Amino acid sequence: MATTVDPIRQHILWGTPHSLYTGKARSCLIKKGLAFVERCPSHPDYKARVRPAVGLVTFPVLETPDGEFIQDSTDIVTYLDGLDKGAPAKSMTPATPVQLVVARLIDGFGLEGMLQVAMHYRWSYRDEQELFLQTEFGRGLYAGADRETRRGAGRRVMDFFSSSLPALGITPQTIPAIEAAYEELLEALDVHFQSYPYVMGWRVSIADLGLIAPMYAHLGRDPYPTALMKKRAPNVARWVERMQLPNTPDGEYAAHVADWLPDDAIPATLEPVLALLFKDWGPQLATDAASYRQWLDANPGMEAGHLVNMNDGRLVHPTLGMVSYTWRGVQVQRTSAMHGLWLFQMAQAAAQSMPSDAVRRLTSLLESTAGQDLMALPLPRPMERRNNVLVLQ
Ligand SMILES: N[C@@H](CCC(=O)N[C@@H](CS)C(=O)NCC(=O)O)C(=O)O
Repeated sequence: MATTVDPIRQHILWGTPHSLYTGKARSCLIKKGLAFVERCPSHPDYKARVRPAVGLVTFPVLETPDGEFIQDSTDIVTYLDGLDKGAPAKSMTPATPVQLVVARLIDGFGLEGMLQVAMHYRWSYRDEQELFLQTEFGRGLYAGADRETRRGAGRRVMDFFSSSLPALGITPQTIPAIEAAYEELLEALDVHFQSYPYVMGWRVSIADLGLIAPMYAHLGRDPYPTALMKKRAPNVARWVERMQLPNTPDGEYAAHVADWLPDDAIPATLEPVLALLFKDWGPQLATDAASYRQWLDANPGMEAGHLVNMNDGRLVHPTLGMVSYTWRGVQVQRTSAMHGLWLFQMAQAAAQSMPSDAVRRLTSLLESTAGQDLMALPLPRPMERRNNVLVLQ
């Protein structure tokens, strides 16, 4: 196949159906009603144009009509929101202070705090979904017509991903806690989606986009966890479908104005979800923040732009090494996850720059969801993304 530049100037989403982070970018494009084509990395242009431009083998990558390449699902959403600057009704990012903090927290929790549960249900139940996974991993790698070749291509990379479970703290000791936490989350979300079509109420936001990342590709599409979601939490399964639809067929809900709640309010049904977020993501973030602080202390004088990573490698998921903490009564050992800390930092920055009436409302929300300690977590030095990787500010 010859290398081609798309003749139609529209967005190209480079990614795969089974990729967690691609799900965030895809739902954003769909919900914004933008025309786009989706291409798998098996396309020759990926190697010829996308990989060199990004400097990493990863996806999603959004190729813009202007020929720009954006990696990182969060940066993609920021870019797409920027296109709607003159049309705030289309923005995915709430402008009011408390809603912004809550949406950013849930965005980060979905993307990084739920990576462990997503990977657990994909790989710990591999035997029950082997053929599906072979085909899906193969779909991203082989574009031809031979079914066996596609499955073989998938098989060749699957062991690499399944072997990452211990690094994510997924072990026989932690699995019961991972499953219990997920079932509680499903229950809380199922109650919420009984009343509202989206996380923040009647309108889609970055909170939905972060959550859909694990809840589409892994938990709402792989056979084993999908069956669990449908049996336990059908309203959540319906929300997963809704996030793949451009229009909002919300006929099952009472008449409503398609917006976030007035007066910067948070749906009461979201409070139990937030309480689980603080309980289940908090210990990991606190430990990652400590590891970040130690690294900064051990390497004084690092300049702005220095890679946030153990060594000089440019990584999609940079880490500062192994960390250990207690969570739900079990000891978790895993690699620290700096990307999650960057996402949390954005939520915290929003919380630290709000007017005093909003501070009062946020404080009361944090009191009822046990989130005060986490929101007060000291973060020593801001990080930012430059040239598709995480660096010191
Ligand atoms: N922070 C990135 C993460 C991208 C990412 O990890 N993508 C996965 C595919 S879903 C990947 O590249 N995995 C390969 C790897 O980590 O080496 C984002 O939000 O886009």
